[in-house]
Order: sequence, then C-alpha cells, then structure tokens
Amino acid sequence: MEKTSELYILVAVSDDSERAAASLSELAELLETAGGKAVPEFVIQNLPHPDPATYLGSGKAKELIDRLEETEAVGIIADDELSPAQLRNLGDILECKVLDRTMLILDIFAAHARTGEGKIQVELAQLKYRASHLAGLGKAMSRLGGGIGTRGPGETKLESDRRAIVRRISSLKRDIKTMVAVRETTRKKREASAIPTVAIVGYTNAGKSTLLNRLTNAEVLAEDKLFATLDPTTRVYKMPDGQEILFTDTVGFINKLPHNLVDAFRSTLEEAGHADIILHVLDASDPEASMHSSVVYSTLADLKITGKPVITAFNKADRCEADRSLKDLNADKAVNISALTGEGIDALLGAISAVLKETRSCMEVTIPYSDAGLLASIRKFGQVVSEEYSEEGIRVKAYVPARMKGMFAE
Ligand SMILES: Nc1nc2c(ncn2[C@@H]2O[C@H](COP(=O)(O)OP(=O)(O)OP(=O)(O)O)[C@@H](O)[C@H]2O)c(=O)[nH]1
Ligand SMILES: [Mg+2]
Repeated sequence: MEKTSELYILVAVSDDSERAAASLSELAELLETAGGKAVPEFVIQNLPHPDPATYLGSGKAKELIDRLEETEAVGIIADDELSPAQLRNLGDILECKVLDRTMLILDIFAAHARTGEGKIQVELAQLKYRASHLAGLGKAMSRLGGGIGTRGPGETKLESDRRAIVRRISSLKRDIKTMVAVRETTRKKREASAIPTVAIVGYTNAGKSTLLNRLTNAEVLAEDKLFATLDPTTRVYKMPDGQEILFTDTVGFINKLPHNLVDAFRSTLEEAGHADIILHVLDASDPEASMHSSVVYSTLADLKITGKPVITAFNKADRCEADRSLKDLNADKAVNISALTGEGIDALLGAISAVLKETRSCMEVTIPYSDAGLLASIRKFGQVVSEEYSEEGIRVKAYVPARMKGMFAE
C-alpha cells in the first residue's frame, strides 16, 4: 500500500471510556494498515451520544484545534460514521482533514481488493458513501487532497462530481450483475458435485487464512494486518479416510462494519450460506475475543446465515494463558487450536467429520463388482463405515449426502 505516513488524532464519543479506548486501539490498527499513523493519546468525549451537528461537543472541538497544532497531525478520524453535517461542521471548525471509521475501512478494502469483482464491489461501496455525503461537502472533500479516504481500487482517484458518481454507480451495478450470474453457475456446479463445504468465517486477523494454508497449502496471503483477505478462496482438503472437503476462506468481519460494505460483500458472503458447516475462527488470545465473537454472530444474522452447524476454533492457543477458557454457546462444537503450530488441528478435523456425519444419512448398499468404481465416489463424497466383500459384490455402509443416497435409490 502507498505510504502516506499521515498523522491523525483519533476521537470517539462514548460514556464507556474503556470500550471507547479499545475501539480506538482497533481504529489505530486500521489506520496503520492504511499506511497512516495515530497520535498515541486518543481523544474520548464522555457523552452518551455524539452531537448531531459537530460529533464532539463544541468545547471539545475547540480544544482539538490546539492539539492539532501541537502534534502537527494532518487531521482527525472519528470512530463512528459521520453525517454529512458533522463532516462539514468539524471541517469548518478544525480546518483539517476529517475522516471517519467507514472511510478508513473503505480505503483499506480498496487497496486490498485483488479480483475484478472485489474491486468493483469496493468502488461501488466507496461511491455510495460519497454520494450520500456530498451534500455541501465540496470543501471538506477537497481538504482530503489525495491521501487516505480518496483512494479508489487500483490507484484510481475517486470521482467527486455528483453526476459522474451517479453514472459510474449504475455502470458498476451492471458489471456486478454479470459477475454474480457467473459465480452462481460455478457454485451450482460445485453443489452438484456433492463435496461437502466448510465456510471459514471470523473477525479480521483471527487466523482464517493461516488455517486454510495449514490445511491445504493454499498459499493465501496471511499477515498481521486487518482485512488481508477480501476475495474468497476455496481449496479442497482430503481427509485421512479419503473424503474430500472444500474449505472457503472469506473476508473478515469487524465491529461497526460499514453498511455499504456489508451490502457490497453480501453476495460473496452469502456463499457461506450454502456451506454445510460454518467454521468460526476466533483469536482466543485477544482480550476482546468475546466482543469479536458477538460481532461475528450478528453479522452472520445480518446476512441471514443461520441454522447451520457451527464449529468454533479458539485459535492462537500457543499464545493463550493455560487457564484461559472461553465458551461459545452458539457453537455446536468448540476446539482449541493453533493454526500457526498445528496444535489441535486433528481434533478440529475430527469435529468436522463428526458434524458432517450428522448432516448426512446412513446408507447400506451392495455394489456389484462390475460397478466397483462407485465405491470410489462414495469414499470421495461420503464417509465409509464398513465394507465387506461377498459373492454378490461389495457390501458398503456409509454416510453420504442426501443427493447421493437418492442417486443410489435409483
Ligand atoms: N501466535 C499465533 N499467531 C497466529 C495464529 N494463527 C494466525 N496467526 C497470526 O495472526 C495474523 C493474522 O492471520 P491471518 O491468517 O491473516 O488472519 P485472517 O483471519 O485471515 O485475517 P484477515 O484476512 O485480515 O481478515 C498473522 O500474523 C498470523 O501469523 C496462531 O495460531 N498463533
Ligand atoms: Mg485472511
């Protein structure tokens, strides 16, 4: 990512200063991922709600003028999405760059999107944000210059002319329609193959890509950055008994994930809705783990992904205190793992295998020797419990997907 080394003061409004400080620490990580730097002292205003006109109270805003001068920061970043009025008024009072959490997340997404579809989805989300904040924002937008908050995917600078934005939005929407149709076809093909799928979901930086890499040598970029992964990657894993399972790594979730982005990635994330199992990866070593967990479940509910079996992997066990025991009441099964060292991976695979068994039905058939090839497909798509060789053929007992059972019934 293009380094800006722009320095910002991070601000929040909340009557829970501990929560606010934790959220601002995360905002500082986001800023670092975007290539900027945060002034170490955060500004937290103790109020139950932000001021509708200026976000911070006007007294606090005036104090900020001095802080900006002392620290030589180029601007401020608010921990919540600002309204057009708040953006304009703060800009007028402070005469500096004014950004919010949403713009920062969008900026990171723009820089990390790799595939054509990802880039289009991000640009669309950015332009929607711009369109809804342009009203009277000419000055505030121009103050941003060319840094964080103005960068589109692929080094393009974002449009700021309203009519151009509207035109671009409708052209992007058309492109997305075509791409979604293509992806649907691929997914249907995959479903027809009856290989079970596991969707890896979780808070950003939990270790989802590291886990996929450990299981399948997928060589997905995994790094200590927020939103390293945007585009879903699917890889096949062969269980020790020969059964194949597809694992899909997805974009991470975050607290206060901008609505435009949830919408933009809805169709990508909905793929998780077609999975047989949701594998929830949680960084158990993070003090905010339980907040992360509830963000994941509420985002899944937003995406209408409910009623699936969930396995939770408490990851980074290598970094956890021995007595740290987390619970996940939403999960059907939970396992402690370290995607980094490999600890607990066998137990995780065991849990997946057990849950798959529950989602499949038991079938007993005798396969004539002339059709012995069928046994190979049962092995591939299901789990063989026993096989006996008799005169009539091979007597097989196996757990298979419903579709396959239907096939044999014929
Ligand atoms: N100590 C330790 N670090 C881990 C473990 N698993 C992952 N990490 C580290 O955590 C960081 C994030 O890992 P990723 O796999 O990129 O996380 P992710 O969930 O894919 O994150 P995003 O794609 O950014 O949402 C990397 O620096 C990993 O090396 C683990 O079990 N133990
Ligand atoms: Mg990742």
